[in-house]
Amino acid sequence: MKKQWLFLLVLFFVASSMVFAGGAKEPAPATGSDLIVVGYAQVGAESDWRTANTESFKSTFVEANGYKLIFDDAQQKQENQIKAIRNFIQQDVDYIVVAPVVETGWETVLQEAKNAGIPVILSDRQMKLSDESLYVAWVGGNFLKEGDDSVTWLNTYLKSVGRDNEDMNIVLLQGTIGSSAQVGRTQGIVEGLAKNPHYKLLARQTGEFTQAKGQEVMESFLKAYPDIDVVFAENDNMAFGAIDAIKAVGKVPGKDIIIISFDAVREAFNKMIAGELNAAIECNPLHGPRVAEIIQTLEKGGTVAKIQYVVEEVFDQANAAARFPTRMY
Ligand code: GYE
Repeated sequence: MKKQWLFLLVLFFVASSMVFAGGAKEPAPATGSDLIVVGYAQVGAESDWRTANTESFKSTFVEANGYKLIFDDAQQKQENQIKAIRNFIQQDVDYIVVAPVVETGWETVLQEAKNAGIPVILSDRQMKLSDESLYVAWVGGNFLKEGDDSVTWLNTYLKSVGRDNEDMNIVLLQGTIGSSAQVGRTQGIVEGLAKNPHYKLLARQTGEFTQAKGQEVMESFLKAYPDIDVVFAENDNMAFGAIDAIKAVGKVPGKDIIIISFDAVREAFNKMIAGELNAAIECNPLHGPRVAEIIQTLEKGGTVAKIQYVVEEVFDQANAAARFPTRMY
C-alpha cells in the first residue's frame, strides 16, 4: 500500500513537470513589446517605382511577421527625412531604414542614431559618408551599371536597324540632382555616349523623377531642338511624360524619337508593347524582404554584406510581351 502511494506521488510530479515543460514551449502570445520596431524614412511618392518600394516594405514589415513599421514619407525633402530619423531615435525604434533622397549631408543625424545604439540600414539610394560605420548595410540597384547598360542597348539597337553610322542628337532627362540614382545613371550614360563620335548630347536637365516634370522638360527640349533622335529618361515616369510631349508635337514616340528609360515598371511594359517606349533598364524596388533578411541575421548576432546589389535585367520591345505576365511591379 505504501509503495502504491509513493508510485502515485512520483507519477504526479513527473506528470506535472511535463505539463510545465510543455507549457514553456508554447510560443509566447504576441505582445507589442515582442515586435521588432522598424522606422522607414522613405523618399516620397514620386514614381511607380517608389510606390512599389513602399508597398514592398508595408507588406513585409507586418505584425504577422513580427514587426511594427513606422513609415515616413519625406516628400522628396532631405530635411523631412532628417526629422523623421530624429523621431525614430526618440521613439527608440530597433532599426532605422533610410532611402536617402540625396547622397550627402547625413553624418550628423546618423551619428545621433549610432550614439543611441540604433542600427541604420540603407535601402535604394546610397550615401556619401566619411565614416562607413554609420550604417550597417545597403541594398539597391547598380546605377552606374544601369547607365552603362542603357548605352550598350542603344549601340546594339542602332546596329540591328542599320543606323549605327548616323549622327544621333540626344537629350537626357535626369532624376533628382544629387541622388545616387541620378549620379550613377548620368555618369554611365554620359561616359557611354562619349565613346561614340556619332552621339551628340544636346542637353540634360532634371525632371525630378516625376511624370509631370518629365513632360515639362521634354516640351522645352522639343522647342529648343527640333531634331532630337534619342531621349534617355532616368526613370520610367519621366519617359511617360516625354511620350506625351512628343505626341503633342505630332511626332511618334518610339519611332521618330527613340526612348530609353530606367526602372521597368509594369506601365513601361505596356508602353514597350504599344511601341512607344524602346527599352527599359530594370531597377528592382522590392527591397522589403531583403532588408528583413538583414534584420533577421543581425537579430541572431550574425554579420551581413555591406553592399548588396539587386539583380537587374534589360527589357525592350523584343521581349516585353513575353516577360510582362510575370512582372511583380
Ligand atoms: O528609379 C525612380 C525613383 O532611387 C532607384 O527613384 C530610385 C529611383 C527610381 O523615383 O523612379
